[in-house]
Amino acid sequence: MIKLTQSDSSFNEYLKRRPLWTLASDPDQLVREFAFKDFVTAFSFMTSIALLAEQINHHPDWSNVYNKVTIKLSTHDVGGLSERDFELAKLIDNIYLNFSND
Ligand code: H2B
Repeated sequence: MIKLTQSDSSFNEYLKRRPLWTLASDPDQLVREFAFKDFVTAFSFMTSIALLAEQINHHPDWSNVYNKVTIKLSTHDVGGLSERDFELAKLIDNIYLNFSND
């Protein structure tokens, strides 16, 4: 797995394609907050992601408070971001479409 940093053009391309994720540092992480109508919907969203994460063997760091889920993505093996985080972010964005009220 290759660590991507802000000096890589691919890093900035990937970031542009995930406009709802913010970049946190130490280590670099992609962060996004999600809101739902209630706890069960939030937990169902997490369950869908959990099954997918297990399949692709790349797992989110996350927390849940009632109807809110905060997800932080990084690649532990490289101590920052890799292509795999951007791939998982995309999958999560797509799953969210099935759960949000927007
Ligand atoms: N998930 C994430 N987010 N980062 C990793 O580096 C990672 C993972 N590594 N899931 C996988 C599992 C690793 O522990 C196994 C051994 O491949």
